[in-house]
Amino acid sequence: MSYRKLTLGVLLMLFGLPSFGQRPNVVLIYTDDLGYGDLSCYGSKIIKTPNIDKLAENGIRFTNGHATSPTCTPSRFALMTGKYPWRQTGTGILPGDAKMIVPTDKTTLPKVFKGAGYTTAIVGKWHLGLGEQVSKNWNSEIKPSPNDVGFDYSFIFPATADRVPTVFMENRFVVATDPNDPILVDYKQKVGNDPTGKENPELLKMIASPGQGHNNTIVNGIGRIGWMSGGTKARWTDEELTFTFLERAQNFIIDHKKEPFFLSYNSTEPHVPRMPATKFKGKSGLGYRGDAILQLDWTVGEIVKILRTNGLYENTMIVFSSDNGPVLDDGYEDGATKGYGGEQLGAVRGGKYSLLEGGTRVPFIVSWPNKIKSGVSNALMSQIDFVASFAGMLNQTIPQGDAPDSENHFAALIGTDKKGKEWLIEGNNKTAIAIVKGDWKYIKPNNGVAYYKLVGIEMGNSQELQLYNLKEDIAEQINLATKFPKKVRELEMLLEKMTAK
Ligand code: NG6
Ligand code: CA
Repeated sequence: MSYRKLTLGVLLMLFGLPSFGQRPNVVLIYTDDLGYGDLSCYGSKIIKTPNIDKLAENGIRFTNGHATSPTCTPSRFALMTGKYPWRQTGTGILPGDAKMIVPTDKTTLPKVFKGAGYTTAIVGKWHLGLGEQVSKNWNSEIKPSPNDVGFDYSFIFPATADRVPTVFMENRFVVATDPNDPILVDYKQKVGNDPTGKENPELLKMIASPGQGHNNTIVNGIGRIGWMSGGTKARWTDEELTFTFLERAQNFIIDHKKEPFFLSYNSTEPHVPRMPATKFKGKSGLGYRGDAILQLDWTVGEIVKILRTNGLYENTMIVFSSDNGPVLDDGYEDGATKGYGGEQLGAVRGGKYSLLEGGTRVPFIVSWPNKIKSGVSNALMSQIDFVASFAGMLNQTIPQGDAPDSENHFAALIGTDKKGKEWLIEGNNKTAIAIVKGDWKYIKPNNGVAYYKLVGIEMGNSQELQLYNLKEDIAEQINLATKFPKKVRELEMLLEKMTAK
């Protein structure tokens, strides 16, 4: 062994760094609105998701894994920053023209990987804002973008599939802009002369559910939230979204197969508007939502395939999860309720937007053939811990004050620790908030609606104290608050203390 190699070896031993050959690539597959019961490996009897099931079979399937919040932006904010969203204002569901809400000067998940020498990329949904202000020129460089918060490469769409602008962005630029057809975006009033769902419903291929919005600018026969004009060549075709993202992800993997990489693949499935590729339309027999889940499962299979054919699969850690729980009718008449009788939730109640477990308890799978012994884990897990857990794996130090809520649970992620977190907080803001500790869950009294009629979801809000034993009553049906006042007090105080700082 040469002197240099020896020195490196001694250094690695001294500092406990994993040897370079062992450092895994990490692929985070982050889905949009996929529910706890939506996959066959989580017990669904109405749909088959063999590719995702295989990840679970070869890895760890977590039964108590959580997004921080029951909607997208706050969950993604927490995952990126390791900070609970209710600590920062403006972290609710963002319009498509919002400014960037991830600070550029703080630790983020991709920066943790970059600090350890990884190449980083994000492909897919963003929804964390872009640029320094709402008003921005979509036809030139936009900063900050994902490239300014830790990603070497980004290929995204700005917000959600149902919000304008319906365009792709590669690094800091919209793809396929045309100076003769500039893109304008507005969320307050109509811009340009494009037809809208409200004025020209006869042009729609999928109509919006009554009272749900989604009736502004029509793109690809679908009414969106917000107005846009121009960018005719830049607008996406929904049926091609996933193929486009997948190809970028595959190219990134191939281009970086010789170095460790971190790839965040943020799928658009099964968020509305569900408009899967023709080859998946009608395949599930469950409407377009089911078809979109089959498309997602196929995509996962393709990602695994490209890793395998490049000899990377064994040493790649694939983390699969969702940003919030499920919803069937989220604004379009797409037949999503057909064939569903609550299966999207499995044993939990509520769903997207809800404080009940269905809001944040989501599929959560980790596979890493070289390292992980397969199994099922009941450890209490949250995506808020990704920053500190991967910093732990890579021996990166997080500067004081950054990622304040993120804990290192790497051992639980790879299955050697069976317990995970001691407690976690669920919810978007301090008024609608809940805490889980061990088997117990306390929901703080609040004035929110108990039932969100438009989407048909029980919200978990009540002016009464709510206490549930999740081990015995995962569906949160028996309120034990009056029976166990001491437990209520304990959790109430913990919640107060943790939300105070
Ligand atoms: C809601 C939209 C919903 C969806 C959601 C964001 C209406 C009535 N509903 O405001 O369709 O877009 O925002 O979803 O406009 S999320 O997964 O990105 O949080
Ligand atoms: Ca979502």
